[in-house]
Amino acid sequence: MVITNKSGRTAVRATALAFSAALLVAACSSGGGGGGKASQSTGAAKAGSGTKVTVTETEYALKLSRNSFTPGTYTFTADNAGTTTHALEVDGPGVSDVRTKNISSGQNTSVTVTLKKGTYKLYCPVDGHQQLGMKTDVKVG
Ligand SMILES: [Cu+2]
Repeated sequence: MVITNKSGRTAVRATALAFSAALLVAACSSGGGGGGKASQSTGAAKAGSGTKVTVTETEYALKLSRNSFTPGTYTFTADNAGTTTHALEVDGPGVSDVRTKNISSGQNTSVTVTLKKGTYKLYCPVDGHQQLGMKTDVKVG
């Protein structure tokens, strides 16, 4: 296409604008479905409403107050009995990247999730802690 006059140029520019606007809309709608990037994404249930489980966190291990799980809603309280910063994250069927905030030594915080039949991973999402041993599998069923 050869642009020979002012109106022709304007038309091309308008088309390009419309095209990039359409791209923006497409990008937004495809990326926005999963909810916020915030800690409470998929699988988080109403705070504090579940069966209570204490997860004692030390360097570098997790200890759960219960070993047998049936499907249902659980509130995991991470109790930092160690000396450095820890947190708790839960991942598994229907629960993805649900985590507590970071807590310092002596503090505790909780996260409530609904667990289905399956295997869930509980771990400390602080850099390197999972690899050092702060993880455990929870079998529900
Ligand atoms: Cu940790």
